[in-house]
Amino acid sequence: LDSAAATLPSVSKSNIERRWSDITSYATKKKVQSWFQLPNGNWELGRIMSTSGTESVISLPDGKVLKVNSESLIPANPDILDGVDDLMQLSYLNEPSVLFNLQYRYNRDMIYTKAGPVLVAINPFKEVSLYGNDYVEAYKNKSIESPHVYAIADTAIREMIRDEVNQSIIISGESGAGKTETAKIAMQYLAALGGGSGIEYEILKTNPILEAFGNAKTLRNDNSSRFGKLIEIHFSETGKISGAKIQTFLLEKSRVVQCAEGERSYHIFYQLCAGAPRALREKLNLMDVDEYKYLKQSNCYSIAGVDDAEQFRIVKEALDVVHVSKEDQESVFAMLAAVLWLGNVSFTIIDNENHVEAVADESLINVAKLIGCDNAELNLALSIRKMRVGNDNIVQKLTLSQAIDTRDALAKSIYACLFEWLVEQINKSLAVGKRRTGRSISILDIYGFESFDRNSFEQFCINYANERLQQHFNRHLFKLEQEEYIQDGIDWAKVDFDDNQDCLNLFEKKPLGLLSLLDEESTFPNGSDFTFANKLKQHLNSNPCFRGEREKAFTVSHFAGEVTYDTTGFLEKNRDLLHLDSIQLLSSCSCHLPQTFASNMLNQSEKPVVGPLHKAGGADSQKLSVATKFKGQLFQLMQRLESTTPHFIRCIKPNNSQSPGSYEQGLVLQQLRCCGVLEVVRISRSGFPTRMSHQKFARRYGFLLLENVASQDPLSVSVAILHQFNILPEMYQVGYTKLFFRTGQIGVLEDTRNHTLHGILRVQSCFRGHQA
Ligand code: AOV
Ligand code: MG
Repeated sequence: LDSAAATLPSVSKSNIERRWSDITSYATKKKVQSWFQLPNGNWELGRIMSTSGTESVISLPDGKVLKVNSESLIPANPDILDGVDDLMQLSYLNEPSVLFNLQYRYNRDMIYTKAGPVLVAINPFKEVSLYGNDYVEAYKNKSIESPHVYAIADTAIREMIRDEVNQSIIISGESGAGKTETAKIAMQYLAALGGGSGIEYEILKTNPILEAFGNAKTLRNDNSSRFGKLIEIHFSETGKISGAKIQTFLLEKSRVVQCAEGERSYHIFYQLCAGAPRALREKLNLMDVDEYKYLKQSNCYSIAGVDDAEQFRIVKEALDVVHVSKEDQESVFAMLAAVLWLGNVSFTIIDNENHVEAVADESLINVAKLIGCDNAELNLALSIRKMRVGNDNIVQKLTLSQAIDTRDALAKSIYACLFEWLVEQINKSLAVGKRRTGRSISILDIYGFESFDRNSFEQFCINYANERLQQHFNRHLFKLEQEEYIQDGIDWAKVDFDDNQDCLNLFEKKPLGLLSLLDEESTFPNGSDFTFANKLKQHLNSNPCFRGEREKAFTVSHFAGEVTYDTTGFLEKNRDLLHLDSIQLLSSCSCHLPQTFASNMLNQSEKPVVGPLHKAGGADSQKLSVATKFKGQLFQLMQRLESTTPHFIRCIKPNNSQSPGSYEQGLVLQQLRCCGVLEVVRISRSGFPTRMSHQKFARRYGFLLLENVASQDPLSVSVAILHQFNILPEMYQVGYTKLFFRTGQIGVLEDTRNHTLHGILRVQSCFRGHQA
């Protein structure tokens, strides 16, 4: 066999499997290196000095010699395999070997590694010189083969054209792992290859805008996405970008009025305050950031290494590029200022029942001026609620806490509407022409899994979204792959993986799942966070993914770890009601943005589903609950992704301090484990990634047969080809309808076919010589 392989042209690469198996046996014979786990959990490479019975003596690099239980030792790969660029090539696929391989590469700024079909990207937390035109060119010409986001984007384009199927690049990983940066790098490559019309420039400029309005500093990430994003980039038949469409998911709007110590609100607020030119400052009566209560509460105004004023200029420029007019830009800034000033509106108590009215100070006057309404009307909207009881209109005065809630709800709504409006403007600018004949590549970048000391409704939604995404990953890399083998009757030892269906059921089951119970409690007039928490404990305690906690808390076992949620505010945030008085106020404003927001809100509230329906009058706007709407969006998203060929990128955060050069083994391992990277590699390695129907195989390679086959049926022809080419039995399997091959096997056939087609007869004669 080996001599046959040697005589065939360019087989070396396709026989990788064989080469590694030689190396394995070499390593086993010599038995020199082994992994040993230190008491702190880290793995060290040791040399086995001697073994007797169940004990081994190993020497560690620092010279220490230890006597250890032989069973605790895990085989290490030979040095020659240090830093391989696909984990599939490791002879020993175990956790320490994978950790070490990734670390070896990471230390050399090789942050990308393949894990079979998945690209693993480890956040460098510093600039690495792996990007830009030269690299784009190199990946385009295939003169570089090392794993890269560019290579993934390149494959996506090629497969889109070759198979005429839409593609998706799905990026996952926990908060701060590098998803958003990775998405931008992928966009860069697509823009470079599909550019020409100028629209690619607009597409790239949407990034600074959406980051300014939708990202914020959290304790996990200085530039954390607080919304989910799917950008669908459209290509014409000739492979040129023809347009794009952005869909966003559930922006965390509570951040506008409330944010934790050490975090910030949305970047744009700080950028505006720092970067607005004098004329604009005066027009909006802007003050410094520390004079606004919404920004002041978290005690954090700046981000190391970020110049907010400069960022403001970049955002304005980007708004120009996506055709947001100067007037509209000014209206946008006025809305931002209005939100900031709203936070400074205060109330005084006017009677002995704790009723209040707003203080008619500078803050109130500025808000009224910025949105274009009367001071008195604004005051009323913030301090009373009009209701209908039977046939009577009654006016209810608000207490201090009700008034503050009303004010904050107005601020949150204005901001969320502004965000949606901006996305709509961007989409208009990027709109694809009516004739949509081409294909698309979608890039998904959502907020990553989060676990803080205190987790609320926002983390609940974010982590639920990640759970859905993980299932998509599992489905494609484990389920579908293995099901195909089994369906076609091939011999296959099933590889187990952590299915997260139980956790998804905990969220989605009706009527006794987290989301249903939340909605149910949200519609009860007397429902409270406390009654909600009790209901969960009552109905879900037997679920293995759920655990009731003391007071109002509960814990969910997510695929990425346990998270304890505090139900405080859950019902309120899920209902997300804005009083009709506030909507009416906005629609009566003289400025066009508040009017637009009001009509959008009224349009969205046609379907009354959740809200305290039994409250007198029911004058509040009724709409789908936040969680239910989000669930619907995620279902739709998954459906859309199902119709594409997925390319997965898994981002890994090497440390929790956002610092370069630090690789915490335990942290990396936990992330590799929870997304099943090792299992993916295991399946790919023992799997048969190339498959072809008997017919196609016989048609494609049948003419290479040197001897006539008695029976001309496709299966017989296929088997004859396999024999002639000496494809080893362990390298393929014959299924009921298809032939399945291990990585690289088909390469020999393809090479021969190409050479033959090109009339290089030398190949054939060489074969004949060998067969003889
Ligand atoms: P995320 O999107 O995964 O978190 P980001 O993409 O915002 O994470 O990455 C966090 C930070 O890591 C960035 O601001 C960069 O400083 C750095 N970083 C990531 N990738 C690279 C890279 N390829 N080169 C250089 N620096 C990088 V969240 O949005 O929080 O889930 O909700
Ligand atoms: Mg992000």
